[in-house]
Amino acid sequence: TMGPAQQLTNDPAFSGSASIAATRDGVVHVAWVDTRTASQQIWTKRFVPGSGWTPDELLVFSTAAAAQPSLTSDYEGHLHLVWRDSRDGDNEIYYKEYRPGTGWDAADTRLTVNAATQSEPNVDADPQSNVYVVWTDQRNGAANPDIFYKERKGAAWQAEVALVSSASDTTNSVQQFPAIAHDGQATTYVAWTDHRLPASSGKNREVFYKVGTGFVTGVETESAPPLARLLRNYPNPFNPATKIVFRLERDAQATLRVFDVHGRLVRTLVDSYLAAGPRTVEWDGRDDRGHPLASGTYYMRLQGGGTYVSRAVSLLK
Ligand SMILES: [Ca+2]
Ligand SMILES: [Ca+2]
Ligand SMILES: [Ca+2]
Repeated sequence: TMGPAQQLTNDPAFSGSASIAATRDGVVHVAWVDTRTASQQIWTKRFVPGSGWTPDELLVFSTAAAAQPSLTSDYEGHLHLVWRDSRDGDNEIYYKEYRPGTGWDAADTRLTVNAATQSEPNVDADPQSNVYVVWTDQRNGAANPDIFYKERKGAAWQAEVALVSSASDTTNSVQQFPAIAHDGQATTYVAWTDHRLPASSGKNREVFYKVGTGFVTGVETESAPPLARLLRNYPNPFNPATKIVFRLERDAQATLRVFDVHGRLVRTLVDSYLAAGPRTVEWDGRDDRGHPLASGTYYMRLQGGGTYVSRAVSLLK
């Protein structure tokens, strides 16, 4: 069920074209277009559990106009925003990132450099904070827009790729409004509006779809060294409890779980966004339901940022 409608903005100018994304910690981000400072700019606010909505904040200041925001979140709690921006004289696609604890990038990243119009961007990201962007591109003619794609592999933006252009759209018709999704297994999915079929056939605008493989996944970002360099416990063997010590090299969404020798998850000790640094967690030798576990070997596994470390631990009764 859905709750009642809540008003998020309240100024006399246009406020709209919102995009929304949420992270695993319950934080909700909204980005929208607002003309309260005259030209179209992108504003943002976020809902933080326990403290409510933050004030409206100017997120993108373009010297011309910024519009068509598309926002997504990833497993690490990062936000990825793309939009259409005319600050460079014609429309281009721009990008910026939000990192928990750091906030939004101070600088905007220009993704396209082309004299024609690039517009209608849509963004997706995978658990390693790789980023996938599609947009409508008029470089082959204003009456013949196509769908283009670009990815950020780790920290590096790759060359753009034409997903639909004259090679596959031999009628040189209109493709627009692309949307992209990614399954975390190097496969991307793109859907868009396509005018290639003749109206005379009773079909004009139809939805087309494309599956791409070989796109990035599993690439660690430059800011992502191995998450944990240390995982040990004492005493070991133990009864009835043991202290597990580890150290995170950076802020990250992390899980610390205990598995039995058959690989069954028996206890989740940590599943949250943690600050970098050392940490000690006590395990009382019980499962998630509070039942004492039998003597034997168990495996603790610390996971986050696309990496993990494991160590065996012995419960002796
Ligand atoms: Ca308004
Ligand atoms: Ca352009
Ligand atoms: Ca086209």
